[in-house]
Amino acid sequence: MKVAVVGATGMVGEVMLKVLAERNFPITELLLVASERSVGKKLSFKDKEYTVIGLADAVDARPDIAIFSAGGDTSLQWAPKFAEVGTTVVDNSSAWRMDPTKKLIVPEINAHELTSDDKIIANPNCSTIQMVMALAPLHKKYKMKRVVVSTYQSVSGTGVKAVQQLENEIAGIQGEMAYPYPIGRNALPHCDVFLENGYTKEEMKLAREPQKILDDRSFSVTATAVRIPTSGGHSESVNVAFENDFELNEVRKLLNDTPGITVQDNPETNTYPMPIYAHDKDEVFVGRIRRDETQRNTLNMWIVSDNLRKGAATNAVQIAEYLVEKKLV
Ligand code: A2P
Ligand code: 11C
Repeated sequence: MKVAVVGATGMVGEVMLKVLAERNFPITELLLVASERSVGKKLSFKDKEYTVIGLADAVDARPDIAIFSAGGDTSLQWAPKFAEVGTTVVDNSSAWRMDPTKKLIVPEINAHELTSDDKIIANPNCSTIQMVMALAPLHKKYKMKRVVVSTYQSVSGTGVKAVQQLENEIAGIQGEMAYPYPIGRNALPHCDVFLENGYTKEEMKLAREPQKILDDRSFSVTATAVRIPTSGGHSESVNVAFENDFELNEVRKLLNDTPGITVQDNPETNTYPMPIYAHDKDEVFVGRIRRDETQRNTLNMWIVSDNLRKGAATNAVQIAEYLVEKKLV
């Protein structure tokens, strides 16, 4: 496969290259693409050095697959140009996710929807992916009615400037601010921009994307997204009301038997998922599984995953793997 990584110099791009190498993705030619600022810069992949190229040159090279993580504007402008020359784009931005003509894919859940006609495929938001991974098998069995989620999101979700802000604050250095307030020793109930309805864009991604991925509008999700001073992964407190009743042990087994999920749940040994240990791992970790005692058929759980891996790079590479395996590219 001739593969282009668009946004190769960025935070997700770096993890993308790591994941492609680790999983031995079948690459015959690799194009590392970034903005004009980075053209000519050298990056390494599997001990070989590559020179960063610009988007126009990458389109001219007609790659089989282009994995994008270069922001929504770049995707809106350039993904169609790649699609026109026959490239299949897997896009990690929010640009195409809710476009009814594009599919929103978490491979474990809905990769089977993909066909060779899908030339721009959307990767969901990181906090959506980890939540929907845990909800999908439970929804199938017990039918969800309503989900209430509060997130505790890592600064790595905002990007390199935010990671730097936190490091500067810890080191006591005055530097550039990615957030309107300090993030160290703080919690900001503010991820992405505010919308007219008073929710943030991140909260509305959590509300809308699961319905599209599960192809079901019969349940609803309400969210509060909070940025906290962690960098290993996102955490989520999820309360889910089902139509049907469940046994807690069956819930644990269902989750543990789902590929990509690891249950870490034992109060006696203080076993529960934490971002510091989820960091650099591909799984979605679920713990604190317990019955909501205030309401019928309702479950509480705590879901943690590395937002740059399963939340972004790994999910995108898994989509690309599926396309290759099913000969859709
Ligand atoms: P560059 O490093 O040249 O700015 P992050 O999310 O970590 O900020 O990374 C964003 C990625 O997207 C980087 O690789 C960045 O390249 C790339 N990028 C940003 N804007 C553009 C653009 N207009 N065209 C191509 N790549 C872009
Ligand atoms: C965050 N979820 O942690 C964001 C980052 O729509 O792909 C990814 C934004 C997106 O702030």
